[in-house]
Amino acid sequence: TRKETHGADETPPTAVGYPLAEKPSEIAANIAYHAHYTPHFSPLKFDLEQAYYAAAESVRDLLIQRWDETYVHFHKADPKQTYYLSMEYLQGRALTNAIGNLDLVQGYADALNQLGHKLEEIVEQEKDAALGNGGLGRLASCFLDSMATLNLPAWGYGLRYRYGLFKQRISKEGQEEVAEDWLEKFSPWEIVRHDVRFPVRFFGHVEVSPDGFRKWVGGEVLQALAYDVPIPGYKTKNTISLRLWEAKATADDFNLFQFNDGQYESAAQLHSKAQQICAVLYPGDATEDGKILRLKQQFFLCSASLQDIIVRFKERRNGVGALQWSEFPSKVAVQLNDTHPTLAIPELMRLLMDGEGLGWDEAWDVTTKTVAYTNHTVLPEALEKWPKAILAKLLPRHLEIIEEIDKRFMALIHSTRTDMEDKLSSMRILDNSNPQKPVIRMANLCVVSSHTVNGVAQLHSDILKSELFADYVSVWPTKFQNKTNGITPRRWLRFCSPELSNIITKWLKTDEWITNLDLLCGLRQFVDDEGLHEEWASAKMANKSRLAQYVLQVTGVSIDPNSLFDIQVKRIHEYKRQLLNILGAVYRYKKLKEMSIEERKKVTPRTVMIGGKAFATYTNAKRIVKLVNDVGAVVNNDPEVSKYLKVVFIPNYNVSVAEKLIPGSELSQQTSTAGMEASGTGNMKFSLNGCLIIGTLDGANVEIREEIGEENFFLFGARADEVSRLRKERELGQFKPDSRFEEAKQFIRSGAFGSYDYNPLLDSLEGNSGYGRGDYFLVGHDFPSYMDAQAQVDEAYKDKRRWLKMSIMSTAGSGKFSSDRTISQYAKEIWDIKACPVP
Ligand code: NBG
Repeated sequence: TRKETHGADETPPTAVGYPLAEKPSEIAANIAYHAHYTPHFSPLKFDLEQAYYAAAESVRDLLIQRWDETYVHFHKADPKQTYYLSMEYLQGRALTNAIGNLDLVQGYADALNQLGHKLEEIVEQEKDAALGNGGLGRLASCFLDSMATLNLPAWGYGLRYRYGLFKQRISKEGQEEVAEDWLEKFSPWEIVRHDVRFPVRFFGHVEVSPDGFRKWVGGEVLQALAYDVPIPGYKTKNTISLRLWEAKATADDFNLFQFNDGQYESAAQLHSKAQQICAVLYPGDATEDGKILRLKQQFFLCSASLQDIIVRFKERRNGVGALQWSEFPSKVAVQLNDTHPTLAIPELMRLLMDGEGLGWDEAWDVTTKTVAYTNHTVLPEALEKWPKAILAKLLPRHLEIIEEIDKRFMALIHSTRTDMEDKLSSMRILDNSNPQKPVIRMANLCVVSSHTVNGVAQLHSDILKSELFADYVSVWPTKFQNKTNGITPRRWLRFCSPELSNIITKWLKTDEWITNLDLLCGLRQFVDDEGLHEEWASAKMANKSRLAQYVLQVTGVSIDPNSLFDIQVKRIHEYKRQLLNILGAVYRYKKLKEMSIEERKKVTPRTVMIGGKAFATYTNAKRIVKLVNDVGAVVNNDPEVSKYLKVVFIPNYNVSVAEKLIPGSELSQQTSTAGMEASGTGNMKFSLNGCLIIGTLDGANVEIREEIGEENFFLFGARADEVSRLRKERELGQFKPDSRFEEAKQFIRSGAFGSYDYNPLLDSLEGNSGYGRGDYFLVGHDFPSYMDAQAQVDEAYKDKRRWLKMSIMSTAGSGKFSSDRTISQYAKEIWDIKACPVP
């Protein structure tokens, strides 16, 4: 009995006083209130969509209440606070997470029932907030959840992109990108703060006053307007902020005269420039214009956030004696999420010197004690370099400051480390190697200016110290740290797999593992218990069946929940080597075709699922997407083998799709070339959900394997320290490919999966090694050991007991990979901040 209206034809509901509704009837009244008085649709209708918005708004009331209390408390207590600057946040959906953290899932389920709706259906109405590309953005979102849950005084800053990461459609041609209109109707999770606005300048020039003061003037000035997304902690009042900036022009910037004269475009020029800044996440930067826009976005985030931070610092210092800028680093920590917000460094210097009148040394001391930098990649193409000429045009004052930092760094080396002078040209911030086109190396600027630099998994941090930043280590031996990534156990286990969560809670006799994930190791004592095995298997089966439903719905392919669910989901990239996976599946298919019916019956049935987005202009990545789809079309329609093998491309992989896939997974492929994946965080989500990993010794795989035990991990491939030798050998023509590798490639070339020309893709695996060609990513080298590991997987799966044990051991060993652990370490070892719980 679904209610068709929210009561527009009845007596209007009233708000349930103070929005602290926790009983289902009160919650239902609040939902009805919002449907009526915060209308976004015409009345007389209360279907799924209306119910979602009204439910979300009633949750928002609770969040606003808590947000305000947290803000006031932080303001009074005035603790040191961290500001996490990130160009990306991959928040996903908020409703399930919010009511989960507020411990109101049952209340909302019951309330919606009273209103004739089902919670599971309502939550599906929400669009993902996809303001990020992949792991880096999702990490930032997991970090916010942990900061709130740990009651830490910490905030996130980002940009409010009008369109998030593109929507992926799959057609005969392969991937198509469609703009993701996540704000089409509006987001109930953001609160615009009309009183929080800061001017942000671009272009212009530097003026020097007679007394030598420098000032940046002219150019175009836009407004940054704040939107707050409340981030609730799990079972705590603390609710922190993700403050997203939107770019605006003002009425003064609108030329009414021109408009009346019919010059509509030039009349609103600045307005359209403002719109461009936050239009899309990561626009292509191949063209000069694209570059300037990307840099504008980065600066916009940095400038608005730092102005906001400084205002808050001043406000909180008010009445505590004279303003002491030297106290700033004891009140403020700024964390740079990769190099994208590097401009925060010269911007803080500028605000302190030109705005507050500090001298260079004082400003430098404050800045370097405030800022810390996390590196997330060693891939050369992802290490940002900005042409000096562009900076000179867009940010003339910042270029001056950057050049001064560079000059002083050189002076430091000349005066204290003459032994390193020959290293200076590569350590400098300014890269003059092409005098026609000097560039600024953002990572170098970060290393020189930050008090701490960290990598995101032990192996990655070791590589940073021994390779990328080795020379700096000899100058500043204590600057470099490791902070192995983590994931929030709330979203990635408690809420996405209630079945498995309940079993864990039952066997551990406590649900404390949700905030103290190390407790999962308590499952080890039951690893042989048949009672646990039975429950574990039935939870997995329920999740697999749910996943099979979903796959049928989005792809039309029906998959068997009794087959091994083998999943690889992540951005498509050659270094992540989805090619290994698909070549392996092709080989498996070919062998199945060659088998007799009797032989086939002995094969472990598998469903290979691959999903992920390819960057719009990354040709080989797009070819990989198409290949997976083409292989699937043939395999899934082949009546001889489709009982034993299915290959499914999962379209439009995003956070909410991950929440459906991961709980139903049994095998996860983490196959990057060793040394190239900084950490990976998908690996942690799978492992936490009792999924086994077939993977290389790369990124956090190394630590996962250590924690869960090597007997529970299907290892293959070269080690990081062998990679450069292997590439050299390949160049010298010393590589002898495995016959299985040749056979798989040949099968594709023969046209077995259609007439599309896959030769260019397969050719990238041939010949001499070099970046982007000659099998730089060592697919050929690792293929035989990959296939051997896959054979071990098939064997292990036949022994249900053994597989269940390994699955339980995976979950039991995942405690380390909670982002609560990661964030506690940042708080203690980098930020020096302490919990500040709202009483
Ligand atoms: C990515 C790495 C991943 C890592 C995430 C989060 C970038 C630049 N880096 O391996 O590729 O897990 O960052 O640290 O997106």
